[in-house]
Amino acid sequence: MPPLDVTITVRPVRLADDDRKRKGDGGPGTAVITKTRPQTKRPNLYRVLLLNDDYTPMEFVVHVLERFFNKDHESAHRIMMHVHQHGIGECGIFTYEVAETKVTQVMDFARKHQHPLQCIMEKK
Ligand code: TYC
Repeated sequence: MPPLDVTITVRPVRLADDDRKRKGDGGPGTAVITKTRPQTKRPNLYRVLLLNDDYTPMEFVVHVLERFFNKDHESAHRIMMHVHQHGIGECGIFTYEVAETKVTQVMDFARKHQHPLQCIMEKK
């Protein structure tokens, strides 16, 4: 967003010699105040999702949710069952770099244990 230029008229006051000589202002009795808006830009957010498959053990998925998404055991079990029953489910919402890191961590961990678990991210 561009800076907001506001021109206000001020009551003329007696100017010092230096002020009188200064060029480029709005002439006598004027001043320009540049007001910048507060920076309220929100970061792009990404949903990290787990996909269901027929082979990854339920307890492994629960462990992934506890380990990489800081879920308590009950929440992790609920999310795992949601994915098991619906085919896909949300693990969390993060900025791009954090989401990318989570996906890599889960995919590396699943591969290391030879499970076909898939983890993806999508822009919100
Ligand atoms: N469907 C798997 C099973 O029956 C469990 C599972 C749940 C796998 C969630 C992946 O993201 C997943 N063992």
